[in-house]
Amino acid sequence: MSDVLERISKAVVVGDEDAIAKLTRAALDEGLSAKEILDGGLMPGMDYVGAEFKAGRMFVPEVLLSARTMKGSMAALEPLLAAGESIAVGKAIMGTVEGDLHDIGKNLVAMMMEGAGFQVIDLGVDVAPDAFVASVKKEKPDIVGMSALLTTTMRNMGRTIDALKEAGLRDQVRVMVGGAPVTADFARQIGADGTASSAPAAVDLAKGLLGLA
Ligand code: B1M
Repeated sequence: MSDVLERISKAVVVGDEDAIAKLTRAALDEGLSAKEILDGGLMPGMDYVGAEFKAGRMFVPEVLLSARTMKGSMAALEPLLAAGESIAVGKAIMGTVEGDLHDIGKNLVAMMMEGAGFQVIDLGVDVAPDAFVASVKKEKPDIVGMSALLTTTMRNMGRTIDALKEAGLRDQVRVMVGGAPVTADFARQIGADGTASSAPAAVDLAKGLLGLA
């Protein structure tokens, strides 16, 4: 790994938001492409963070800081990518279901998926079934991700899947669900394609659903 890519990786791991913009600029000045910076610096950094989080050696605030650091670099890379390079491994829309305002876990999943190369459109919290449907029509994602933290709102995941079916869109997307009360049995019952209990596991699931794992 080139020195600057290694430093970018380390900046992501330690969440050095001050250093990341300068390092990204330096890498571009060295002639590295946006994709090389993403694949060789940012993603290895986020992969490491994901593995440490999975192993219980890193915690939510640190992971959020790493993800924000990565976003700091992406802000410089995205205009270049838009100009020609396409790097997304898949497109996902993600939201916390209707009636539910919990978004810490959903944000973590979205950020880690971005770290793994997915384009993620975050619909926010309290997202009604119709809003998921409208976004699927507009964005044509590969994956719809839903999060719920309340036993009273998790049924809205099923309502959203029903709305996708009614709109004739269910077969065009993979649906993944998650959040503390969600079990594999529940995911099966409502007709989701899978569930994951953590953000790194959600990344693995998303890759698996698209045949990338
Ligand atoms: Co709320 N809350 N809360 N709360 N809250 C819980 C969930 C609760 C268990 C607390 C308790 O009573 N012990 C309880 C739910 C009980 C139940 O339903 N059986 C509860 C309640 C009752 C409520 C209110 C009703 C309280 C009230 O007002 N009376 C209210 C509801 C508001 C609403 O949503 N309409 C409420 C409000 C809030 C706050 C606003 C104060 C705040 C949310 C702030 C925010 O999110 N911006 C809050 C919080 C922080 C919690 C706790 C303390 C923490 C949740 C959290 O962020 N966990 C929670 C108790 C607890 O869990 N200890 C609690 C950390 C997060 C990283 O984990 O979200 O599970 P998690 O995400 C994980 C995985 O689940 C998975 O990956 C993530 C990362 O590893 N995952 C996915 C998540 N989404 C995924 C999607 C995927 C795949 C994996 O695919 C798409």
